[in-house]
Amino acid sequence: MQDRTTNGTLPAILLAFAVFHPVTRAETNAGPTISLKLMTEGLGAPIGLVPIPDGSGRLLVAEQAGLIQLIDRDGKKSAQPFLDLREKIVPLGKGMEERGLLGLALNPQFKFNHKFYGVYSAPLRTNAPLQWDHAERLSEFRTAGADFATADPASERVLLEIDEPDWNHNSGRLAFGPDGFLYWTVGDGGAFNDVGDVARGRGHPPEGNGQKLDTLLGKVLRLDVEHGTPYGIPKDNPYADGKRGLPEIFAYGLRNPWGISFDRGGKHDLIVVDVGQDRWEEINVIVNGGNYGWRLREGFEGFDPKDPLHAPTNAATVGADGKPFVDPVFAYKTLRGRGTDPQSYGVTITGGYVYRGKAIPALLGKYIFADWSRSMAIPDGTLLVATIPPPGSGTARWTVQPLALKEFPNGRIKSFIWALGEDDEGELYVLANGINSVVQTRGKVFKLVPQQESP
Ligand SMILES: [Ca+2]
Repeated sequence: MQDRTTNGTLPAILLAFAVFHPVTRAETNAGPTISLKLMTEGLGAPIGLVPIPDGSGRLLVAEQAGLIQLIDRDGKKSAQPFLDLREKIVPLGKGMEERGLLGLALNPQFKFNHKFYGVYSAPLRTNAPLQWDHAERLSEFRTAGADFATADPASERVLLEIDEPDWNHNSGRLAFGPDGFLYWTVGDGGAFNDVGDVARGRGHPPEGNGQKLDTLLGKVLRLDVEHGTPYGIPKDNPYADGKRGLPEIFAYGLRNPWGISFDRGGKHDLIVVDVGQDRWEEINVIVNGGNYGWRLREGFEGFDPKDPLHAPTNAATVGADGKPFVDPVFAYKTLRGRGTDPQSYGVTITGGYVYRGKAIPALLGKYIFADWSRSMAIPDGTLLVATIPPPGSGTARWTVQPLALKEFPNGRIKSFIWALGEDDEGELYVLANGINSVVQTRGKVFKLVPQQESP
């Protein structure tokens, strides 16, 4: 559902990518042994799924239009939503829409303190520039009781708001790290090329928001929600003293990160995918203080906002502080309406999780993610699996292929893939939508399960 902002296309661009590692559509992992099990349907566009950590197997499913639903371990939706934020969210369009409820995360001590966090698109603040669009709001909430069946809407505590110049590129994804801090991805403010309409002061400085350290746009933020008012700054945030950049910043140079997760095993990598402009979709492993390039770079190449379809030959290799950019671990070509380009999986990347569950041993340690769709209008998302090279193997780049499913051997599940989710056992869920709209109820939750043996 993320970037619908295109710059138009040119067939000639295809020639520029001859060096890209070829991917054939039929190339899938051998022997589909994985099925999609339908858990729930009739949902709004589902942007997030988190487990209630009390052994009940219940899951919270956040819908972009603002409802948070509670489903039981069999997928049955409770009669009353867990929380309804619709009245707090700006009016949403019937078609393409990047605003709404965008992130949901439970406090690591949720079972004891009943606290959780949401990011949503709130009305423009009175002190924001008049022509800007809305405010991205991070709030803390509490449940209404210890049964965790509903939340208390009156418990809202606003932690931070960010003025947004445009309707798109909000990101707004949330995850707690193993360090107990809350990580929040924020998009570059929107329009396209991180430029906006500068003549009208549309909220993009000359160097772009991604590279600018006095704005929270285009960043990964890290907050300590347990200390401070309304929050604290972790001591080792790269600009914690506020002298060279805003103290909330953890990493920067992101465009529209639609997916954040920590590997619950291995080195607990922080994995953030970044939706590209016109050429590349990225998977990034985020490190403290890292500069991920946007809008000086996209994928493994330079980026020129005046000519976004062609990599400049004199691209910068270091940021304004002289430090090299951090490359993605994987990038694939953005389809952007170019028909059936075999080197692309689709138009926009959807982040996922490193599989650490028990049910599907073949996926252990692999990163399961997706492309949203091969078309803005037709539901044609592809599930993908990345193999992560072992530490010390001398390569940082991941290899990717479609996730072969019993029902869909090429990984294309005939839905828009809005997001993925992970439960307490490390099993994974696919949050799908049947239409490119957040105001209808064609959302579904599928679970990835081992293929049943034939009788
Ligand atoms: Ca990048």
